[in-house]
Amino acid sequence: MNNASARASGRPATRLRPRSALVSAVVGLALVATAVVVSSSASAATTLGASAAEKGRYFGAAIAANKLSDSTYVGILNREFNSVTPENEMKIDATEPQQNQFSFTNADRIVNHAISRGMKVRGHTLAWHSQQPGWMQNMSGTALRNAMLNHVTRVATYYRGKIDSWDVVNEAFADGGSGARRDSNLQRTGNDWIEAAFRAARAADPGAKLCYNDYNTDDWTHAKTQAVYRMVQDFKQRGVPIDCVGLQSHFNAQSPYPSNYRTTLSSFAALGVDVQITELDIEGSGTQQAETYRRVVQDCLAVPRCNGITVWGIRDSDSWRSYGTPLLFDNNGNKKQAYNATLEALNAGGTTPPPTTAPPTT
Ligand code: G2I
Repeated sequence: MNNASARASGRPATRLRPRSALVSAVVGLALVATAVVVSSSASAATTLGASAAEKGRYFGAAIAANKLSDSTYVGILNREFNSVTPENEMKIDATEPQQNQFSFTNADRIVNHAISRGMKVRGHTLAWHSQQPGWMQNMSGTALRNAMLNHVTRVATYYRGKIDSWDVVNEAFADGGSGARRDSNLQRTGNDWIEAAFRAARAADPGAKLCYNDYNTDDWTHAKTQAVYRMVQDFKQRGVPIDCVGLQSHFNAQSPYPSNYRTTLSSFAALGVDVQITELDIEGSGTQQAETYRRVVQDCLAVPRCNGITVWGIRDSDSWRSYGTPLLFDNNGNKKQAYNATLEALNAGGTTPPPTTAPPTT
């Protein structure tokens, strides 16, 4: 270590040899210049996670346990992201393949990887009409309701204290203009199945933020968005425990980024919940794609309670829509133009940090 770096690190420098006033002045100026350069480059973070953290937010990725042996994949994950979502490993068919026989091996690989590196974990998902194991698909009525609540309780209890935010219920509203609930075996157990799931999750892990997560809820004018908004409003009014809304935000030509996206984020936030962008991917390429990523990040940073963004995969080849090249890294793990726009937007933002989040209270 030289004297300058010793000084910067706060450790004692080795004794300086006597020198002329002129040399001392030149050395002093050089140290000041170095300090200026260091402080300005320190404010421009060089990774997504570090930049988001400077704004009090996280930047995460959906990851797959079977890719944790891929060194390119893990290298990007560990360098860039400070939150993870298991892409499939916490779904009902993965965690309870036979009724009351729980399997956490693959989910644990992801949770342990994340926690040992100080990353947050988004749990995905406790109650969903899809990816149900066969035994659950064949159930109905009270038996299904009880099985669902048992699942929520057992999984949330197992991971108690390790999960930052749970997607307690996923995709419970219908597409189209009806604003109705989606028909499913869970919905047919009674309209109160969603709040029952949230109450069970709160009892099992009082420290986790509890989210409702859905897609096609990005455009403020859509009936589905309005229906979710009314449910969250109702939950807050009646004291049903809910802390966050997840907007999946899978954007493509059929479901484009809406110009009123920021209104959607701020409107949900005004209900007194955090807003998280939970499954972001944007099909396309080049400048068009990069500028849409930039706008999404700007919108989140403009809303104090938009406290995190998760992209749904790392490389384009990891995506569920790989043909749409919707992610921030190409198939070889190189940064895309979309990555640069995302990092620039993160570094440029920061005028509205999120409030210090109190632990859930209801
Ligand atoms: O469809 C995109 C996402 C929409 N929101 C909820 C998310 O949970 C969903 O993720 C996708 C995963 O990216 C896919 O990887 O959910 C799909 C269905 O659960 C996942 O696909 C499944 C395949 O359907 C299975 O055949 C396969 O065994 O992935 C499984 C594991 O590779």
